[in-house]
Amino acid sequence: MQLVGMLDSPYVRRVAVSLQLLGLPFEHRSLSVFRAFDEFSAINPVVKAPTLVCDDGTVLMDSTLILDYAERLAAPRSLMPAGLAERTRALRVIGLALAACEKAVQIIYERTLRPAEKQHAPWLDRVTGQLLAACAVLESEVSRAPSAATSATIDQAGVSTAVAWQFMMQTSVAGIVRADAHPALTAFSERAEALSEFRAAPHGEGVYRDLCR
Ligand SMILES: N[C@@H](CCC(=O)N[C@@H](CS)C(=O)NCC(=O)O)C(=O)O
Repeated sequence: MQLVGMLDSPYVRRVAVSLQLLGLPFEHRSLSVFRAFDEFSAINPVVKAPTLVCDDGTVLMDSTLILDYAERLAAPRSLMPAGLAERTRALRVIGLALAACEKAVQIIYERTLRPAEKQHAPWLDRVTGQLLAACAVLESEVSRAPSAATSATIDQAGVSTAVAWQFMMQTSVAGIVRADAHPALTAFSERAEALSEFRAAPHGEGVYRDLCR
């Protein structure tokens, strides 16, 4: 199968890391939703990253839906805890990480895609407050119960948290969400980013390479 989209997207990256952890081989096409719009739209006319082209040609989009498919494909291997209490906590943490990504992306798009005179300060203030709230709650969740950070034990909550944090620290959002105010997230991210599955799909413009091949 083919994963389409750039690894500077936290949504693409959480899928790239998760597919490896689930033992599912894939090819990566690092296409930009902006610079390679036409090429991307030939694969998925909606031009959403990530897009997954399944082996039977079905085209999926949205990281959470792609991961749902991947989990089914990899079963009984899974990155989601089976027990209700653990799963509820994982869903809460994933929701916080995805909300942080969404707010960060909204800020980046507002700043980079809209002309300065058309930027709407009340909207930016609202989204910034939501981003900081998501990060504060995520920080308290991670410090209360740090996720495991080995390839054998990290779960989807851990993957999504680490990918979201790295995304924020590697973009202009780092000027809003300060690392020194989030020590638990910073420490967890360092441990997760050292894992081979994260190193094989680093944040940025590069292409995923299977380090084992
Ligand atoms: N909820 C989606 C969000 C995906 C998303 O917004 N991706 C961005 C790239 S980071 C994108 O496709 N942007 C282009 C657009 O929305 O037109 C997911 O989890 O995959």
